[in-house]
Order: sequence, then C-alpha cells, then structure tokens
Amino acid sequence: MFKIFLFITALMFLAATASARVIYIDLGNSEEAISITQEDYGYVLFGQHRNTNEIFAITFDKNLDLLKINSIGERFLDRLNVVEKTPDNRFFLSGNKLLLDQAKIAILELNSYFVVLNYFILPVSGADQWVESALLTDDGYVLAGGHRSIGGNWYDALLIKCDNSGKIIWSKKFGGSSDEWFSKIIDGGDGYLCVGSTESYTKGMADFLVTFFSRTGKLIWWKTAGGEKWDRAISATMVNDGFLILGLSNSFTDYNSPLLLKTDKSGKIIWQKVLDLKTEFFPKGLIEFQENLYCVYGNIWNGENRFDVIFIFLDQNGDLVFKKVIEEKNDQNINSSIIISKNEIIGTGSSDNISKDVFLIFLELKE
Ligand SMILES: [Ca+2]
Ligand SMILES: [Ca+2]
Repeated sequence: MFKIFLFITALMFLAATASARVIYIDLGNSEEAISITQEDYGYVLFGQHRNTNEIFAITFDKNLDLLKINSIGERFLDRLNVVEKTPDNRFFLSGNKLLLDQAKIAILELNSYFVVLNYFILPVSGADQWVESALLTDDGYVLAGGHRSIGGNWYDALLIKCDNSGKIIWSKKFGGSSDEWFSKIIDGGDGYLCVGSTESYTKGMADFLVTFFSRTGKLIWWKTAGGEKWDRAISATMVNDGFLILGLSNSFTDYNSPLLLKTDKSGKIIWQKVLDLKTEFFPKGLIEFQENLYCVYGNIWNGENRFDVIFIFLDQNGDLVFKKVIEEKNDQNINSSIIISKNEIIGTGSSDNISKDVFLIFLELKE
C-alpha cells in the first residue's frame, strides 16, 4: 500500500511539472509534417504538401518563432519519408518517386540553405521500391523499406547499402509468400537492426518482423512477435543488453495499443508489454530520453478533444514512470520527435484543424 502511494505521488509530481507548448503553422493547404531537426539557430521542420508533392522546410529560431518557409520543389519525391542530417550539415531526404506508375527510390541532398546539391533515382531492379528509414554511416548510408518484383503481387522487406556517392554496395531482400517491409533501421552495434511487418511468417494477421544484419548485409538472426491480430513494429532503440522494439498492436486490446518488445543482442525475446491506456493509442516513435528512461510518443483518442499527442516515459523494464497528454481541440497527429536537451523534447506533426496545418510541440520536464 505504501509503495503504491509513493508511486502515485511521484507520478502526479512529475506529470504536474511537464509543460508543453504547441505552435501551429498555417500553410493554407493539406500538408504533412515529416521531421524536425535541431540547428545552431533553432529548428527546421520538413514537410510535404499532400496534393502537389511540394517539399518545404520551415525554419524557426530557438524561441520557436517562425523565420522562413523555404520551398524545395514539387518534382523530387512523391512521398517524403526520411530526413536525416549528415555530419557535414547537409540534409539527406528519401522516400519514393513514381516513374511510369512504379515507385522508385529517390535521394535528394540539400545544403544547410536548402539548395539542392544532388538528386537521383537509385537503380534498383523490380517493380516498386521505397524507403521508410535511413541510417547515415561514415562511408555512406543504409536504406530500409520495401520492394516488389516485376509481376509479383507481394512486397519483400528491402535493405540497401550505398557509398557516399550513391553507388549501391549491396542490397538484400527478406520475405516469404506474403507481404514484408521494414519501417525502421538503427545501428545495432556490430550491424543493423531492421524492424517492420511480416504477413508471411505468422499464423494470424501481421506480426512484428525483427531482423539483424551484419555490416556486409548478411542476415544474422530474425524473429517475429505478436498475437492473432495486427502487430507491426515501427521503431526501435538499442539498450545496454539488447534492443527495445516498439510497434502497434490490436491483438491484446480491443483497440490499437503500443506493444513493446525487449530482446537480447541475439534476438531472444526477454519480455513483451502492451501499453494499455484503455483507449486507441497509435505509437509513432521510441527514443531514449535519458539513461534508462525511454519515451514513446504517439496519438491517443481523448474523447471530445479527439486525437491528442501523448508522451509516455518508461523505465528499462517498460514500466510507466509518467505520461503527458497535450490536450488540444480537434485532431493532432505527431509524426516525429527529437531530444533537444536532457529535459526537453521537440516534435512535429499535422493537424486537421482548418488553417492549422502543421505544428511544433515542445515538451519540457522539470524535476
Ligand atoms: Ca499478428
Ligand atoms: Ca485533439
């Protein structure tokens, strides 16, 4: 009883001292926020107009005051999925570009002033390919996504290693008789951890697909996890003794909930937990906030406020430390978040509010 009381007190104290600011940017059309990066002068929000495919980069100063909306152009990507910052301050963008009704992997590199430095389509054979996640390395980049062969009806998960000039060093596909794809790649220490979705290697509907590849592209191990219904891994982070893998599941609750999986470094499943908040909760990302403190962010159904952004903080056992729901009228859909200091997170997403198209969300925790 005493223990429970202490836990609730700590929870209330921490929750009461998390403050949030939401800043809407009116872009006048239908836009999607893709990513946020931290710069010397402030922040950059990358997004895409849904109708025209125009990519834009909005700069903000450190007080989150808008500096400029920069248009990158409409022709580069039909679907922007990835924005990464290179060590020499370039922006690396990818996703897919439709050519003759087939999705192709396009790479777009910009300098820090958003001038196009490089743009090309990766020469990958097959019908459709796309990138959902990229990992920049010292000697190039590794792309993770999906692939469909010419005449094929199903997707395979796809992993491609390129050098800095965009030359393909190796590429790997992973799949069975139904659909697979990767949603996230992270550096796994001595290789690459790629997580996503499998429909081939499951008795029911989709399961988590968790794979580990060597740096030369050899599949070292793979695992699936989930229940009878839909389970899809979307994010992961490395921990001291293995990996935490986050996904979406409706196998264990009557609504969508985050499913968190802990594996050791060889892929053995240590535990799995459903983060059941008794309402629809669509997780979008998992980040290490502080040592042994992890943040899952996403969107939660919150009654008359409709969807709201939620940040929940978990210890290394996946147990709830505290949570913060940011209540705003109408729908908010967070897409991406980064840690900007030991007690601050900034995220970005899209809102269905009329004339409130994309937003920044700033969360500060005070102890
Ligand atoms: Ca399943
Ligand atoms: Ca809302």
